[in-house]
Amino acid sequence: MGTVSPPVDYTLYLVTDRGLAAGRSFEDIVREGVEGGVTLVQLREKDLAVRDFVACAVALRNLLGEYRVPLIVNDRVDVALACGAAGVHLGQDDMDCASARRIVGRGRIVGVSVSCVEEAVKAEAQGADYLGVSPVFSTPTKTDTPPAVGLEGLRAIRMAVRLPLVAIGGIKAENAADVIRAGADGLAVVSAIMACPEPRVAARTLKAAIAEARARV
Ligand code: TZP
Ligand code: MG
Repeated sequence: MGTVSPPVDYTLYLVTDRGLAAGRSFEDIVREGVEGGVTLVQLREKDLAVRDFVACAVALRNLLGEYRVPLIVNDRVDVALACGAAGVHLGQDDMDCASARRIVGRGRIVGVSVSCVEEAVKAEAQGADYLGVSPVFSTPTKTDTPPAVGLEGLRAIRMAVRLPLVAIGGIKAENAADVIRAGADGLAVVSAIMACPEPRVAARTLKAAIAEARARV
């Protein structure tokens, strides 16, 4: 009998950026985030040569394995497979979702960044497992983005597709509830955890805001 993967919990999705670690250990930040309630981690390190990206992914997969938290690799299907990650996250300029699915099969997660209804519908048709709605708010962490979709844009995508939606871009504890109420299944953050001096507290606070918003929906 094959193994049945547990359903993926998209609630609080940490996207890494070593550049925000400010002299601290990047692994420690991720560990503290997970201990504070992060449910999924994406390794997103654009400046690493592929050899170092693989090494970093293997180290992170081992760390996250202790907590049974899945690792998603940004951009690179080959790196995701090489390090035994749970999945890959693709932008609109990366490998298309259908091709990635042919490579990774059904046993791994394929996530796709979308900024409009048309991209969302297409990614769903191509077999994505979840969509990253990006960016919901403009953010200094990533400026080469399409215009922010805002809560209205997120609502429109929510109405158009059934896939889990993870909102990203400018998300903090203060706006977390609004984003959940607009239809996000989970929130993805970079700076709210990576740049916070207390990543465990940051994760706990975000998790509490999400739980409260869900209870009121
Ligand atoms: N994709 C769209 S916005 C973004 C990414 C990777 C960065 C989000 O960073 P932050 O610090 O959570 O606003
Ligand atoms: Mg990409």
